[in-house]
Amino acid sequence: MLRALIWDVDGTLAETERDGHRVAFNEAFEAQGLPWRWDVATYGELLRVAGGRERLLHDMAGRADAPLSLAERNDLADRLHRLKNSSYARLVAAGGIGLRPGVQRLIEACALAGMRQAIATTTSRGNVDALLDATLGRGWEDRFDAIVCAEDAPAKKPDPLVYRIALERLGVEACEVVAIEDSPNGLCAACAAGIATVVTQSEYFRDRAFAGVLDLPLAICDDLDSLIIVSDGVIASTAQRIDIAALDRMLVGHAVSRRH
Ligand code: XBP
Ligand code: MG
Repeated sequence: MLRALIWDVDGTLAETERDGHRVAFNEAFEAQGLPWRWDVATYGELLRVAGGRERLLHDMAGRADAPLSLAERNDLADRLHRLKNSSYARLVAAGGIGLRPGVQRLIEACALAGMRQAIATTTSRGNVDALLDATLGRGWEDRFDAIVCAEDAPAKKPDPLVYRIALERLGVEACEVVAIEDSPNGLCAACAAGIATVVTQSEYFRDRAFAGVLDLPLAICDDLDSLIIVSDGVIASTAQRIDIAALDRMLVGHAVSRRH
């Protein structure tokens, strides 16, 4: 039986990457007097690396004009990441990025039903605060029983650490939970923690083939309001949006099919 929902942030709650983090990284490069810019396609490639600071270091490793020593690179990555996060917070506070379809509906429905909810993200806490202050409004934390961010889980997705911490803080078992994710790294992390997952495909990961793991339910849809949901490789529903009942059926149906 479903007891809790765990939300990813970037790409899942909102399309934050292309017009949010990417633009903010470019503003940080400019502020540091660097000629580096990440265009839309390049940033899509870089998203394979989870974590903004890690992404900067990965990019520097392939640049001839990056600092040579590891210490200097780390310093520069820290500076750029801080600047990027300030720009990002300004951007979302100005109302630049809204929640994806169905996100607010499902968060409010879970809160109303007394369902436990958590956030499990690779991004920094300040970025979550900025996004949810601007979209759900002040007091949004009241809807969540655990908020697990980069600061809490230094090993980034696909490592399952962030999900394991969320389960522990929620006080539930993995088999009682559904995660909502958008990226292959996020799906891997949830699966490695033993959690059933709904993938709501985001703009950067729309063309990826999402593969779950044996014995864990996986549903894939365009967004939470989508009427076509593919579950375990077959079209499971063409008439219903993702709601608490659908998530519960996902867990219960799977438990029943395992018994046969
Ligand atoms: C997405 C990420 C993050 C963001 C940038 O996290 O990988 O790195 O792109 O945020 P998730 P930071 O999908 O788990 O929410 O710069 O704070 O890392
Ligand atoms: Mg994501």
